[in-house]
Amino acid sequence: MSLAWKVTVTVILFAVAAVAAVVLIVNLLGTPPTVDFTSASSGQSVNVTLQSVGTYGSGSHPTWVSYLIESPQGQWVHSTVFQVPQHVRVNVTIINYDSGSPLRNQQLGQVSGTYGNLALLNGKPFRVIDSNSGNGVAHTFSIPSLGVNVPLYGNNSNANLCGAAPCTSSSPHQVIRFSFTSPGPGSYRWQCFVPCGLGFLYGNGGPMSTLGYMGGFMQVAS
Ligand SMILES: [Cu+2]
Repeated sequence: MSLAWKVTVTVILFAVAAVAAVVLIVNLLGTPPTVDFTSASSGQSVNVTLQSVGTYGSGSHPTWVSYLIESPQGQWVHSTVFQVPQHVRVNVTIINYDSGSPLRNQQLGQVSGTYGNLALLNGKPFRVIDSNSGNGVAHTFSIPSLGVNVPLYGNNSNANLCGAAPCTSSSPHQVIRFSFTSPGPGSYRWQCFVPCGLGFLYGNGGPMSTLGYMGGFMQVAS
């Protein structure tokens, strides 16, 4: 092998290693984008719409369950990080496209921390979902530091459920709505508490422990 070849091969190997390192670092550090609702707020309230899907359907983890956020411009964003103004009424709509199951902890079937301690399921007020009947609970939307917990009623698992996000209303879905008041400025962790990470230890790995899938942050702007 000539010296020129050795140099060329060495340079190529270094380049490949450098690209691999960058990809790895971006993946490890990569946080999902923040969907900003501060300019969409009326000053009194802000509307935030999410969807929950049984399988994201594409990207690096196509089989994972996930939340998505609808931007104020109406685009579905694969993220769980959103920003709202402080001290306004946050009206949340979650369109759930996933199936459900009985809860291990019935406490998570109770609505708390919302206006009136209730939520609407397809327009009907409820305070609790008995996950041992009907379609069970698919996920929860919970902000532990604010005491917010809302169970999301599941779809019939025998139905032809949406398998690739963003899902549309042509697929079976449940619409859950509730409101709470945003607190002062800060970063508030929110997540699902149903161990829905299928195939991971106790269901709590994978999407349950990865930003952008089953948990994220509500940023409250100052
Ligand atoms: Cu979940």
